[in-house]
Amino acid sequence: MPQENEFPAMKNDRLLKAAWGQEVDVVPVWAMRQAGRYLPEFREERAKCDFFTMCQTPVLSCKVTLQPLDRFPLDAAIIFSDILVIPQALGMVVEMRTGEGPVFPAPLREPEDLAKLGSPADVCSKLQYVFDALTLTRKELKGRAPLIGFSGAPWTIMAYMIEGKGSKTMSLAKGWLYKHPEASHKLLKIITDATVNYLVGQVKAGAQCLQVFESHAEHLGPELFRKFALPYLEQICNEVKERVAKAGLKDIPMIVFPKGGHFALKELAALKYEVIGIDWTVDPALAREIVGPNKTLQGNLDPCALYADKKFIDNAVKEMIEKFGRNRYIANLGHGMYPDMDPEHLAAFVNAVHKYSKKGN
Ligand code: 1CP
Repeated sequence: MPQENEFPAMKNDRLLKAAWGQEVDVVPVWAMRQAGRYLPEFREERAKCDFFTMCQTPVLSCKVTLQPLDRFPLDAAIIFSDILVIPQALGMVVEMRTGEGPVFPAPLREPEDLAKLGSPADVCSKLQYVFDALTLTRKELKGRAPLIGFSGAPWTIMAYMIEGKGSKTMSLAKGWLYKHPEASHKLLKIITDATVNYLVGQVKAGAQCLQVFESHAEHLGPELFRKFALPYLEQICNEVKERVAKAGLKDIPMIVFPKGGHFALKELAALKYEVIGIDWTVDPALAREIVGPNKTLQGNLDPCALYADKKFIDNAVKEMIEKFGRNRYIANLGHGMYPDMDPEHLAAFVNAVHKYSKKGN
């Protein structure tokens, strides 16, 4: 485990400050999927190499993690990996197919299939490559910005393990929740335990902030979310914080991003996550009213606004900052970037956040 003093001193920690609710000079900004196919330099690396090989090769993961930071004055790096490395570490095969995205050739079909999964206790030994990528990237960042580690939330991971790929309805995975509630809880518990081990490992390796992606919250609605998502999100936050403290490490801020989960904001605000990410369908003032003054909000420009011209983006950012305010706020898109976006338009977004959030502006 690297020691804190082996890492370069931080030159920019405004994302961490905003997450903790401290004052910042300007609002910190980053973008989900900021390392990805919209960057020609990423496509060049990706053309040479399979997606998961890239994730599994620390020098490559580090290289593409840093690409967006070399172009734009971003206030965070997010390690290049994928949420689906957890099902892989539990023994499932996941392939990244061009034009199709991730595919599981043998998804979970029946509760009996749970017996095929490996133990959550063993995931860290299988994911050492992520830890190595984090340690290397933290060093190579040279304090330019904090390094975010991440995982999927248990329901979102369960959905992929059962559907075997992305789905518009999640009907197979939701079918489990109604047909096999006990087996569903058993699976969610396995994923939760694996995820806690994984996230603690990421902090030990040098991650300075963690984001938990509940990308498929929208499929659940309030009732199912309360039963099958919230308890596991709570367990992840509590246990990660406890175990990080026990390991003698500094507390790290944690972000929960419930995509499409506007209905759950109040309950999520009762958990220990310091930051709640919101998508573009949520009105910032309403989100603030619901979560109260003691959480940092992250978001939420519609990613498709990056298709507009730079003047429009500039103005949209100005309005976004007016709505969120400068305190307890991390600027981001409401979801990830798309491969056909113009990098210069992300530059317009990032620069506008800094421009319009300067103190006294
Ligand atoms: O800068 C970054 O954010 C890069 C790191 C990163 C992250 C945080 C990648 C690389 N994936 C993720 C998280 C991730 N992966 C999520 C949560 C965020 C979200 O909601 O978008 C999800 C749902 C996935 C699963 C996944 N991986 C999908 C979606 C599948 C679907 O249809 O539901 C896809 C298309 C991927 C592939 C992927 N992951 C990352 C990249 C750059 C890509 C593109 C693959 C390629 O280059 O071929």
